[in-house]
Amino acid sequence: MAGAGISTAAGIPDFRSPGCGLYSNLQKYKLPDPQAIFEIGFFRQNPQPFFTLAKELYPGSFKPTLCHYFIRLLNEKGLLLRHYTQNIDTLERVAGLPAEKIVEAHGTFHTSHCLECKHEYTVDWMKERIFSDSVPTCEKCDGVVKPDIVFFGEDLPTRFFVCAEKDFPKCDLLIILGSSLTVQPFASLIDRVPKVCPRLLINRERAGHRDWVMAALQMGRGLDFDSRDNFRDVAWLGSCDEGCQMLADKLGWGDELRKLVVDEHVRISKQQNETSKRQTEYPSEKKRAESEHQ
Ligand code: CNA
Repeated sequence: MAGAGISTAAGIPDFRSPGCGLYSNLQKYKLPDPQAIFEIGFFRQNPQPFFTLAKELYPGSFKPTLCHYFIRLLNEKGLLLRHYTQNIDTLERVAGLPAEKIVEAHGTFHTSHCLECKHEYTVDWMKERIFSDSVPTCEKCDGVVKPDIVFFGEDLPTRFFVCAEKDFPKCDLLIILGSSLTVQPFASLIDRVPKVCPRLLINRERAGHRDWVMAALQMGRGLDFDSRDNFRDVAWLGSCDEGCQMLADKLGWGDELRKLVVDEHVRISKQQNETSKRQTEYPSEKKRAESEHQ
């Protein structure tokens, strides 16, 4: 299970880290409260702040972190049952994790839909609108088009519920990376693994822990790091990249992981350079590629 903390090292701020998290830096949008920028009711009335922010944080301008490549290695070693992410930055896909191994619990920028007639638009179509500083409107009905990320007040994708039901009972090690475990129903997934399944939290701060009264009464849900009866919950506090590198070292894949990160970052940089060069030299090629996508 992963949250925004796996992508902060790529330069994408999380929500809740004091000072540098998004919620601390939204004053310029003059919102009724910081969370409003991701609330569907507010978005329907005033979509501009979301699109301004989307431009700043647009996926595609960032490279996956070491932690993303660690998850890819888990899969390549045949150890990954599924990767559940709250992130909408698509960095798991960019890192090369196959789509069937990912559950994007809070949706993705990969596709977009008109809020009124539900017409679908591609990622390139949306990118063009976001970067031209316009609120994307539907070519069929003029409704506002929204990326398929889940706002507060919207349902999670069906795939989340279907996969969680069959995956979590089968889990024999749950790794939780870079999440404050505050957003439901995602946060409650930690309670759906078997009662003896070890749960490892790699995060800058403790998260998801049961309050001590409940723990003393052996009641309630959540992670239980401190009680004498704890035999399975571990909090490793520090950066996700450092924690994953340490795990990879212990598994004997440390050098493989380091090399994978270097090679992939070189490949992505080259690809980004080539794309921007082509689009400067042949702007019509960009237009043609987009119209083929429609
Ligand atoms: P959050 O509530 O902002 O919590 C992030 C957690 O990660 C905090 O506990 C931080 O201490 C911790 N953290 C931050 N950086 C690191 C690091 N480098 N190493 C280790 N720990 C770190 O974010 P959650 O994901 O828990 O909350 C769920 C929200 C955030 C979802 O709805 C997401 O869509 C949303 N979000 C996603 C992105 C993204 O796609 N990258 C960015 C910002 C917010």
